[in-house]
Amino acid sequence: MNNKIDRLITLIRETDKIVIFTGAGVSTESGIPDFRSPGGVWSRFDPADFTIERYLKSPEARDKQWQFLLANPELRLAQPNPAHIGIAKLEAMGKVLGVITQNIDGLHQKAGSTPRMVHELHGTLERIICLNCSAKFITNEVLAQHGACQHLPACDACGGMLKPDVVLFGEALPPLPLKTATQLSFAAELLLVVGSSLVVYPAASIPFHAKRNGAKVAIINLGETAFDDGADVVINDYASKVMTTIGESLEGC
Ligand code: CNA
Repeated sequence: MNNKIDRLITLIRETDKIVIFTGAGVSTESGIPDFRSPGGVWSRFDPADFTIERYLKSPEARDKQWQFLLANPELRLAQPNPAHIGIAKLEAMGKVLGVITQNIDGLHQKAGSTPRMVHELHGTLERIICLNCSAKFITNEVLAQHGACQHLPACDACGGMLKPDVVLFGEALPPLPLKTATQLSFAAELLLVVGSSLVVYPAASIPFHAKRNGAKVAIINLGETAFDDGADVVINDYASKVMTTIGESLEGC
């Protein structure tokens, strides 16, 4: 394992064009379960309740999502762990072109990554939007105001339908983050994947783009990923532990 971490540290030292690609696994050590591991989100909730079609058609489905927000404060109150902090430190060292994330928890920004450097492919739970007038609200403020109610409130500005600013099943990914993520994957000299099984498309195509354009690909993930065979380095260990070792090694130079 140490040989693999040493190899990754060498790759990091060799370039200032690192693109980081993160998934739910970077946040499990902050107390937010991932989707597919045992005890993950899909062992407790039905994915069918999280489709855009159901959301638009069914007041019950909307209320379920509202109650999901109320019942899972760990999603909003979680704090960054050493993996997020290590990623922010790599940016502070001038090594990072951007952070592409599938996560909706806002923890990269809380850890110190510059907000404009973080590209959220699946939106963010930090915001609630109005589907009618496009007004944006801070989730915690909406919850503070309406959290006693079991029903999804209406937009304060126009009375329209509110929705957490996250991509539901059946919804297109937001075009700008997707375009930027694709551009970054072509610009990277090193793509560092942290905590993703790499099975969700189109986000999972990012390692393919990067590799095809000559980048090295390194993966830090507890379990197998769909790109292990194509990667230059695969480290099957805890993201916080590996990122801490990397940070200490780089700070020591
Ligand atoms: P996933 O498919 O659940 O994969 C997560 C991967 O992380 C798994 O392969 C685990 O082995 C690995 N893992 C878990 N804990 C650690 C750890 N401490 N260190 C290293 N690796 C670990 O999740 P993906 O992100 O690949 O799938 C994409 C989905 C998950 C996107 O739609 C996300 O929006 C969604 N998601 C996000 C969050 C969040 O925002 N924190 C939480 C749950 C799901």
